[in-house]
Amino acid sequence: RALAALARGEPDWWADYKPPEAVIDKMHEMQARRPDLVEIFEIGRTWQDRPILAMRITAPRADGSPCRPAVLLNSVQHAREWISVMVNMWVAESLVANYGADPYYTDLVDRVEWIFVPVVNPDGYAFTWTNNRYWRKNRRPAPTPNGRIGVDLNRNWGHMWGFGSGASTNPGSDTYMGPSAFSEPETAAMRDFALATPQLRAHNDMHSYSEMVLFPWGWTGLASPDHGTFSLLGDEMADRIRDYRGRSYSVGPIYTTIYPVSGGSVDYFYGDRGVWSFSYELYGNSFNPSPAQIRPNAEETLSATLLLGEFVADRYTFRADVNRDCVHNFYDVRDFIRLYGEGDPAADYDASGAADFLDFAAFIQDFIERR
Ligand code: 0X9
Ligand code: ZN
Repeated sequence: RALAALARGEPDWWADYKPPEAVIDKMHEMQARRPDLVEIFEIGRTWQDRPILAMRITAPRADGSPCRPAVLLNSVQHAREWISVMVNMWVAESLVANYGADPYYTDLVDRVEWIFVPVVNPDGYAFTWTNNRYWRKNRRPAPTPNGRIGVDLNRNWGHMWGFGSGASTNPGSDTYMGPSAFSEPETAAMRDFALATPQLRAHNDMHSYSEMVLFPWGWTGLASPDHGTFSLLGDEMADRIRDYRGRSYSVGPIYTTIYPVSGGSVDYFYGDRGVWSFSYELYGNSFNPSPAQIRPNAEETLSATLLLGEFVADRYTFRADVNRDCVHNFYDVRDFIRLYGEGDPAADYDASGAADFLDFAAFIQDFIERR
């Protein structure tokens, strides 16, 4: 259904892989097409001073209206996994192209704040286009010890960083964890964005290749406290992928489904930020699948990815966030009691037309459930 452009006879952007400039151009094209829905912003800069760009897709929100739960979709932490960029951009395009035309997509854009970081590793991604198609890490310059270049960004996040066998201390390794957690500007930018986005509730970090839907933990084989919910969601994602054209994805925690990974993004988003964090290993037989595999990958994963939006839209509201800072905390209670004491109509919590005891009871109940 993201094919409106094709129907209009425009060239198919997903027919082949796209170099860094073309990805940025496409983001700007989306923003120009729907400036009411799309906003591009910079979350940080790389070692080589390239911007790390994010794109927010959500319907206009009236001043004072509740915060929306946010979903973060990022791709190409690993520079050579080009197909992840294309798959991620397809999700963005599907939201932009179908907004206002299809009630399912319209609802998702009205109720959820979607954040895309299509290229988390711009230096590495550029390097794969100019120098080495199979480069994986970022481009942290020498001198690292032994003059080796690059850190594996998916070993540099701060949850149980460097633990056990899930990452390498050797700067020459493709899984080098870096000198400290968040030593790299790319992971630090993503962390800072997460910290500045308290409404963030779900995340997917797209990789290739292995046909997997993965969730926490990567650092240990023990089940996470939310293993049951992760399994239900992960199974539903795999079912949706299978329903499209029969492709079978395996589902499970990173550690037991692929291998031990410490300092990975999924463990950070879940373990430190309390976010429902998933990761794909997309379909393909190599890090360089033929361009003919872009569209199948993008199409078959779309509705699985959108499940995260359906889930957070239903589960998280910010109704009891009285001061609209996207967190439920003590200040909301204080502000509500003040409004209530003043007889302010804003304290008519059950919208009955009168600010009375039932409003106070409903607010407290809601607040306790939402915090
Ligand atoms: O080693 C990794 O970081 C991932 N495999 S990859 O081939 N994409 O490099 C495995 C880590 C867990 N998988 C994901 N987070 N997708
Ligand atoms: Zn990867």
